[in-house]
Amino acid sequence: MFAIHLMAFYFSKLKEDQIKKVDRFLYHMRLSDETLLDIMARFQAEMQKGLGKDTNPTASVKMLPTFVRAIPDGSENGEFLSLDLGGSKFRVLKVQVSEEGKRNVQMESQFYPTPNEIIRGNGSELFDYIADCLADFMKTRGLKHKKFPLGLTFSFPCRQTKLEEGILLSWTKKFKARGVQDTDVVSCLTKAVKKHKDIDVDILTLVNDTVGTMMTCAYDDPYCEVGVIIGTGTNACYMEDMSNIDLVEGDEGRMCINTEWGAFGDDGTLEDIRTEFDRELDLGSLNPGKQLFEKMISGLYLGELVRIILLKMAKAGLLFGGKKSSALHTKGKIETRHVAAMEKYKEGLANTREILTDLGLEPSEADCIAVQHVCTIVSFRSANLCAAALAAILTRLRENKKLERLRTTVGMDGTLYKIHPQYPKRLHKVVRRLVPNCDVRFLLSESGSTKGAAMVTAVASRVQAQRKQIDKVLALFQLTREQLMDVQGKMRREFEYGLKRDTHLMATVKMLPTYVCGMPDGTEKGKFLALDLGGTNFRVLLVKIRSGRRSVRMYNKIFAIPLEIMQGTGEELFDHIVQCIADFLDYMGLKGVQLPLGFTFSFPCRQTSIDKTGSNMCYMEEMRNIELVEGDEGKMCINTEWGGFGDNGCIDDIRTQYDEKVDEGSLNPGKQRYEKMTSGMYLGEIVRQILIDLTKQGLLFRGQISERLRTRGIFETKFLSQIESDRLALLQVRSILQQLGLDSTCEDSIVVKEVCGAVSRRAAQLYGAGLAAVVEKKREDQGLEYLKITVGVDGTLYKLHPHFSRILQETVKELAPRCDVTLMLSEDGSGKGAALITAVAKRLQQAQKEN
Ligand code: 0WK
Ligand code: BGC
Repeated sequence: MFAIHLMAFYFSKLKEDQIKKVDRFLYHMRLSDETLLDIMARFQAEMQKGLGKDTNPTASVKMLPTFVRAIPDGSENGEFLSLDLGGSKFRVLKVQVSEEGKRNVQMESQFYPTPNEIIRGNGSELFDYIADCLADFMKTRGLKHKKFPLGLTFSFPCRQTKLEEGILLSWTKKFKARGVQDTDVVSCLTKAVKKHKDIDVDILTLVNDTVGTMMTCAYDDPYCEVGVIIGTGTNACYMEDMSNIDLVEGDEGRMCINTEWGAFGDDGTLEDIRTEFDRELDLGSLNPGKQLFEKMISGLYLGELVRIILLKMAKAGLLFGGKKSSALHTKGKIETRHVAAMEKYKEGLANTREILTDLGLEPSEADCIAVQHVCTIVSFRSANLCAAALAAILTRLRENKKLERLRTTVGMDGTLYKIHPQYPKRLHKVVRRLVPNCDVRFLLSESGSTKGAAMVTAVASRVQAQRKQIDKVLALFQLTREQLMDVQGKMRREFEYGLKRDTHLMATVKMLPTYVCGMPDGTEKGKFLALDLGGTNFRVLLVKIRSGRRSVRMYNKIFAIPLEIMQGTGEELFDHIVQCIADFLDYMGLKGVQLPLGFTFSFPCRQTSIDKTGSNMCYMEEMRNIELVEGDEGKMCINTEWGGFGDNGCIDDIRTQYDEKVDEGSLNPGKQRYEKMTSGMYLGEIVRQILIDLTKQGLLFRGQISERLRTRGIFETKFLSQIESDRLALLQVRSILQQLGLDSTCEDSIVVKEVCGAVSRRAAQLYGAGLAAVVEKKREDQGLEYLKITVGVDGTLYKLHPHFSRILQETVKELAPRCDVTLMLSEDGSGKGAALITAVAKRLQQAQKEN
């Protein structure tokens, strides 16, 4: 028993000495938490640099946009082919995603060798080889002559402008095929595949293996938003906010960024961390000066680092009694699988002896202990460096989400991470120590990145298919110049019909004479009562007009009109109005005072004299053109009531099924068709109808129609103005949708914004076509080459919508280029107008009495 204790003491002492010896020799490779936090901060700075448009060109960490915007949502399905090139093995796979809605993925695959003469030969031969392997795979599985969407996992840094393209920035790891750098590898592959007349594949996506890994894991865990490879090479990707990605248009939603962290330090930022061993390894590598971070971490280099260290220690007489072997001098003789074997808990030491012996060395027990510790320090540093960079990414995710605590999942893959006995534990431990405010789940990707690549392809083809369907719906609202000119022409024709006695009754645009024949000339004066009914609110106003100085002072009170009054009897409505007037006069201390009153009554009225009004567009018409009223002198204001335009079906060619739905559900089906395509009361309802239809098609809100969305009028037009505001980030769009009981994704919100834009744009364009018709008429009526005219505008939609007035102005300019139209917003609403008209009428009556 004493002998055993003596042996144990002797061994632990020996071990201690060897460990100390190695710790001294490799002092610079042991990184304290303070150093790791510093590296983490440096990496955060590099990420920011990579994301910046101006700084990206000089950034070493390229932060490449991948155009992967969505993680799988379970609705993906179909059959896909997938190629996985760049890791330690080249694989061709067929992936079947989700049969009958069941969330499962069937995969069958075949590995193909990647001989050096291929991966370091001529680029086109490399792609010919890949295409040959693909053809072989399809032949052996009877897949020829069947069209397949294909996803390419290409594990090298590629700059992408879309999913189905990737410009190779540089080869890494063992690859160095000529003539491929700075070319689009998807075109290279497409060209090679085309040589095989009997295979038909559509390369829909190119993804980096980190992206494939993240997507593979996200299919099982929706919290997964980071993908890390620690294999032959090393790299990471994560979901970044579009608003932080300068290199890609748009601020909405998120996109996956392939960091290419392997190149961290290529600009010298890690020179204080790198050791002489790292520099020697780099000089002997395929790409000196490149991928310096990767060369301190990944599987292709870890074994070589250990070899270089052992050789230096042997040369320094610290190992093997100073003896060296030719194998120890030979690059690549020690591989990462050897390092992993030497670090195994139980059989590690025995493995170490066996491996060193295979290298032609005669290691002592002490040597084996020392070599094992060398492996530990090298692989520990690798895990630490990965942890520091990963912690930087996790911190960025937490800050992007403005969270105190982040819960997330990191998808992992790569041989080093999978085969090294201690690696995962060490990495997880250090990550959690560096970012204590993150709950991180590490999820190993069981089926490699290709399942993920198939997911991206499935998402791409789903998004592509959905996009096509959504574009089909949005296209219904995109009016061509020809269509707008046609509306303008038809509106003009309806104007003429309405003005002419013979055709007036059949005209849909009633062109109602208003008996307003004069415009204010500044001599008007006095106190006037004005009522403004029919817009959003009912207002009673006292308007004081002082002559000569064109000054008008107004006092007004807004009264709500309860729905039951709005839709009750006429008598109840007018009793309510009179009550409001009485309240107002009482409030103004004018009870019993006799005052002239002007009434803005925003509904279609046939008038025989000036004291009954309504309009949505009026203009001063030449009396000679108004056959319904005696006299040819002067002008009279015509209330077009163009809201009824199209009630005869003349614009049914541009009315959509959604317009019909809105009309069917309205208080006056078949009536006011133009108004129902253009005005604030209906735009929100059109949007609601479209959203319901898109949701029924499974294109929105995962096909779930909320009770609230089924409620007529729930999607108010004010939401359009809010949602379309450029200042509103997507998150705010989502909160509006939340209020409507709609649980939306980023993509959903982008589509909702597009739908709102399409509906409001069409409305503004249709208004523009109508306005162009009337200003062109006035120009021609006045026989003018050019007409300069001001149009008074009012209304909540025009005032509040962020783009309506601009699109309206642009449309009028395009359709009536010889009219210089100024749109002037009426600051005081039409109440003031009613008082001014009353003042003008009183002035003209006075003038008539005096004549
Ligand atoms: C398996 C993935 C593949 C990736 C590889 C990385 O399917 O896309 O490139 O992991 O690990 P390696 O094979 O380089 O160790
Ligand atoms: C490549 C990355 C790849 C990583 C892991 C690196 O050398 O640059 O694109 O993701 O290896 O395979």
